[in-house]
Amino acid sequence: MQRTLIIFKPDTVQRRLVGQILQRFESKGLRIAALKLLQVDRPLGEKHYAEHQGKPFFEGLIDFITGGPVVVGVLEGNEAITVVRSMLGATNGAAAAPGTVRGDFSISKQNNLIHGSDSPESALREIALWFRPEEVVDYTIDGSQWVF
Ligand code: RTP
Ligand code: MG
Repeated sequence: MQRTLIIFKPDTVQRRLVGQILQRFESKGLRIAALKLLQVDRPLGEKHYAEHQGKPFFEGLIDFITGGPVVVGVLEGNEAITVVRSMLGATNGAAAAPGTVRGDFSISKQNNLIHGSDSPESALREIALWFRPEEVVDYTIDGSQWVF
């Protein structure tokens, strides 16, 4: 069982695509361990994308991620990090393969809808940055009574 951080970026919220894309992750078999809607401020955006500080697109990227509300969540499941990254497709929506989230819904390099952690180290760092420990649920109780 592995956890990964996902962000429905402001373009996803503004385009009302949150439910449709979340459904893809749930249908795949990933489960939601945390989820919330919030307005990102610049310090949080800069911390999240710290690895890109100094790059030509950095200021525009922070303008973008702080430009409207986001939905941020933790998904968990077998190999969740690589599963989510492969479902997202290439960074540039114009180049992303059809069938992927970016390939199906984005034609932009920046406005590419969803973030997913790129490694176990990134996932740990990002989950701690966006969520307090008590906001991430432990599925310790067998939930089958809700289904059967
Ligand atoms: P993310 O971190 O958001 O999951 O995306 P990623 O790993 O596929 O791509 P990354 O290289 O980490 O870039 C972070 C985000 O910055 C924006 N970007 N804009 N204008 C540009 O050249 C450019 N390059 C990247 C995208 O929003 C990208 O997702
Ligand atoms: Mg990245």
